Amino acid sequence: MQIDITRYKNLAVEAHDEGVWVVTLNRSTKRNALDADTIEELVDFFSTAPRAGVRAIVLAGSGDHFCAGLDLIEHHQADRSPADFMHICLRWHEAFNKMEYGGVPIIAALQGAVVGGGLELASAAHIRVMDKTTYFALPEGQRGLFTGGGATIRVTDLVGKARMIDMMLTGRVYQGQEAVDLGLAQYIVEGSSFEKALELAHKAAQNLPLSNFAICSAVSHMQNMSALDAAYAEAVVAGVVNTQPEARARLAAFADKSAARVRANY
Ligand code: 1HE
Repeated sequence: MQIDITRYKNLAVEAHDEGVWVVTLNRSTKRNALDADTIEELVDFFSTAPRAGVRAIVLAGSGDHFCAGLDLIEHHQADRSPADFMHICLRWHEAFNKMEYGGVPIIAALQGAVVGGGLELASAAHIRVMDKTTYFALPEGQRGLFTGGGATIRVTDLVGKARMIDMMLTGRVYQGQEAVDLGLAQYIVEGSSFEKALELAHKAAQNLPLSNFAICSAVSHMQNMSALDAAYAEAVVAGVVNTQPEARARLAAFADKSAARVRANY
């Protein structure tokens, strides 16, 4: 299966080396707001990537802001019915579930606003890297809206129910080290979040694809299971992954002491 980059209009899709791809929201004049076409392009890319040999993905936003969330102008002008908007939300879920459960590591490179649906998008990535300009908010309450792209699940997972409700009720904004401490991002950098995300993507791309597949799908699936079923599923996944022939050389290198050891960073 091949990725046809010419089919994307609102995304810029680019192959780098070592199987790393960069996907950039490409509507900076609209602060990368998510209109229906952009969501369809995300569904398409993230459905194709796992079967196209993609080993890791950097998800970025063009311009000063990662993503301003739902395209409020399109939503306003479309004057959607409840059923219309339910179907829109289901397409958001299709895209974001393909990301979270697709088995390919996705590293989000964040800057500026990561708000509303932009935070829902970022929280479907496996790793989030923020820079000093990045801020997180859920302005839905102020706009007369509610989250529809998975925030009730994923943002709650990241920061907990009470903080998520506070963000929605009061428009509270999180930024800086506090955002990392709460779990909204795993990294904060002085310079470019894109460069750090690219570095992490290349690091993840060195892992065997089957290991990454398990890490970037099984963990999420198991969260949805009872502890008993999750333990069973973990054993089954480990049965497959931990006996893969491709891992033998890595295990042999550990045994003959040629493989790098795990060391503390001091
Ligand atoms: C937009 C959008 C948008 C900007 N939909 N067009 N999200 C929000 O409530 C966030 C709304 N946006 C903002 O608060 C600000 O635009 C930003 C903080 C992101 C950026 O501020 P700034 O001063 O750089 O830009 P701006 O002047 O406000 O906007 C520049 C342009 O982007 C302008 O268009 P123009 O044609 O007049 O130049 C804006 O209209 C456009 N723009 N944000 C559409 N969101 C599945 S349910 C999810 C529910 C939600 O996501 S609710 C949260 C929505």
